Amino acid sequence: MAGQSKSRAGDLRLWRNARLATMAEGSAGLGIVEHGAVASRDGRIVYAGPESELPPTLAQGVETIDCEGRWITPGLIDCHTHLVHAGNRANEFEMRLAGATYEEVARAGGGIVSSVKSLRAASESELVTQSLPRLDALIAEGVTTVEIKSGYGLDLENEKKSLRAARQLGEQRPVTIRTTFLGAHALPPEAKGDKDAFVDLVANEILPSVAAEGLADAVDGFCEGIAFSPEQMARVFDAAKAAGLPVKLHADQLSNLHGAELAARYGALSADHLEYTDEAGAAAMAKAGTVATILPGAYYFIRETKKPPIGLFRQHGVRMAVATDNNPGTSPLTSLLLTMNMAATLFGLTVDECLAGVTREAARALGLLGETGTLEVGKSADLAIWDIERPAELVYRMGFNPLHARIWRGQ
Ligand code: DI6
Ligand code: FE
Repeated sequence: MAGQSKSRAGDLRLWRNARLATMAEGSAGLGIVEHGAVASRDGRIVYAGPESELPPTLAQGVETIDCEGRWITPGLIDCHTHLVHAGNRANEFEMRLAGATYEEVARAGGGIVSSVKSLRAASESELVTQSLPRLDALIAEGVTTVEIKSGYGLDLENEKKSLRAARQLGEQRPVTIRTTFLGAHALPPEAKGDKDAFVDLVANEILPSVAAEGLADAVDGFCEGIAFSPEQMARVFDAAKAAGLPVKLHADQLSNLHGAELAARYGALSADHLEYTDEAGAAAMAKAGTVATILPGAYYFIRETKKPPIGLFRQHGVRMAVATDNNPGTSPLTSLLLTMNMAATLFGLTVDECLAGVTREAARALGLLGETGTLEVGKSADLAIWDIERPAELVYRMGFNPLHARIWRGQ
């Protein structure tokens, strides 16, 4: 918490002459306040609302920033990434462009296993060095919180190395990092095809050890024909519960194994991807309060044609988050702004849904809604200040970054 320890008692800041999209729950649309102001003390929001109603005590003798009519949103949140990885798979991309199938790529030593090889060969500090430019790309677009998964180590030492590298990224940059243990991501070569034995290793040995060292804030898994079955994932989730960690799931990405229902049954924070989720899955998620995390980058990059059932999510009142899924195989994407454009263009999300998806709902998907994701009193002063005329511009542009300033914990 480097940023917070730096602030002194009574460290008061005021951003005035701004237009706010507070994203507050219950307010209509984006929670817009024209002629707004935000004040922070010791890194926490102490006021967000009309400048005319600012308490006089918050207006006197404080460091004041004139926003000159710019828009302020909550700092953006990327709630699903595999940002800590080594090397890249541009060679596989070229092979696929030349017509190779995924199986041919895998037989030539590609796929997740090639990223596992690269990660195991990299030291912790090499991992940090390689991952920092990706994190910096997100930060440059106003991102103040990033979730980072393990899942390319797939043994005790290398999973811990990934999670420690992720924690280190949060010490090297002014950003909140949440780590997720994704041991059940793929089968490593040394498991020799025995998925059940590997799941036992993940659930009974790796997970408890990772949890005991406080390296993970949540537990995730890949529930898919090419990965792990719902029964196998349930064993990992039982171990997560025993360790006191919340769960989330890569669910129904390539087929419908009813991963959404499994996630809901375990009260998961989120179920992610969801291209093949059906109405029963959407209904179960709504009932459990499980957020649907939409990942248009992976859909685009693997040229998937089945879209997630956005209409069903709306109908059942499932909350939707939007994230990059940054990873070397299916989504080498480091722009949350472009991700919003994809969510709107490819899946038909509205501007309001996109912006909520990278702020309030992304915070909910990380169990951080009490801490960040909206401009409300008591939360961390995580702000993004934009050179735009209307919020829709954040979703509309492709490859243009209108960020004016980014504030993390009041700094
Ligand atoms: N789903 C995905 O799309 C990525 N992981 C997952 O569970 C793929 C990761 C990779 O190919 O490296
Ligand atoms: Fe993913």
